[in-house]
Amino acid sequence: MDQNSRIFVAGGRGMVGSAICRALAAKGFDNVLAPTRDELDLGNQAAVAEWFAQNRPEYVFLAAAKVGGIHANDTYPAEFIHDNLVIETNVIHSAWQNDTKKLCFLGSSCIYPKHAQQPMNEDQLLTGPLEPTNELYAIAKIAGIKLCQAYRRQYGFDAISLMPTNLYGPGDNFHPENSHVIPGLIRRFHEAKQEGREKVVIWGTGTPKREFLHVDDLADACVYLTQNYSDEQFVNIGVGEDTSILELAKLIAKVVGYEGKIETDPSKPDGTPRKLMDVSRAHELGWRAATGLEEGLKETYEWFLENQKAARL
Ligand code: GFB
Repeated sequence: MDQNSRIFVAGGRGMVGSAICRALAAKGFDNVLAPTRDELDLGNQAAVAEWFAQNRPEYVFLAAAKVGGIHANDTYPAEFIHDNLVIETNVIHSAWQNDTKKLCFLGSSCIYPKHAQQPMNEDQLLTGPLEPTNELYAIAKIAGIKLCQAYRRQYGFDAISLMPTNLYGPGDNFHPENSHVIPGLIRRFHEAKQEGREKVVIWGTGTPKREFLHVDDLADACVYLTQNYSDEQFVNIGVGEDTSILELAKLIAKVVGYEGKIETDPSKPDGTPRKLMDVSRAHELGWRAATGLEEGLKETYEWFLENQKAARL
């Protein structure tokens, strides 16, 4: 990939895609295409085929996906499997057909079995049943990995797959129900502080553990591995450390400056008990996350405050 390469960031207006665009701009890549959804509907096979034939991107970052937190995954399973399968098949197939030199596909840590051995290394894919709350999203993402592997094996198409752990950062979706835990709690604690509420209720038991990666670290991994890695084996991208949801809630309360009580609501789903990535393969390849959780949360809260009206609330 050189500075003038024609690069397509699919999902370039979303949290992950816009972070990839920022990372590419910072490294001097200035021929980046990031059409909006109105300009290119990735769910429309004919439109995607035509767009690729016209623009012929040399490199593709496939960061477009239907995403959401535990509640959204559990409530809209048909959309999570359908939309993701359609986007993946349209983009990967068109990229191969139009001689894209390399494609970087992004999956998710939820591809691993619910009771995977911790930390989860890449060999644990398809070794047990998935977590039911995000099974359909996980199956779509596993299909994306398999598409990349199949096109590489049959056609020699240079498609790599990266599996990020739970992400957060600027550009996230702060919807009260459909978001992931970090933006959901930033918003809830912020509103509780503003309204002087005595307690904040978090979903589930507070005991599940999650690993959180700043989206700019993921973007850095995408650019680095697209330049330095070529293999059908997908790679975990994470920080290699996790925290309980209750500890996370306390940290968010501190960052937001909320001093009231925190209560749990065990009637809400916990999801997977733990999903800690084994990131040794990424480290061996020369990539490592740089942002600490508290530092990343502070930055995300500042972004939320600055973009409250424009953010997808
Ligand atoms: O971030 P989250 O929705 O994703 O939830 P998952 C993580 C944990 O935080 C769960 C708890 O145990 C939730 O019960 N939690 C507590 C909350 N309070 C809240 C809240 O206000 N909002 C949310 N959202 N959670 C997702 C998958 O699973 O992980 C996706 O559904 C994707 O498919 C993503 O893979 C990375 O980690 O449980």
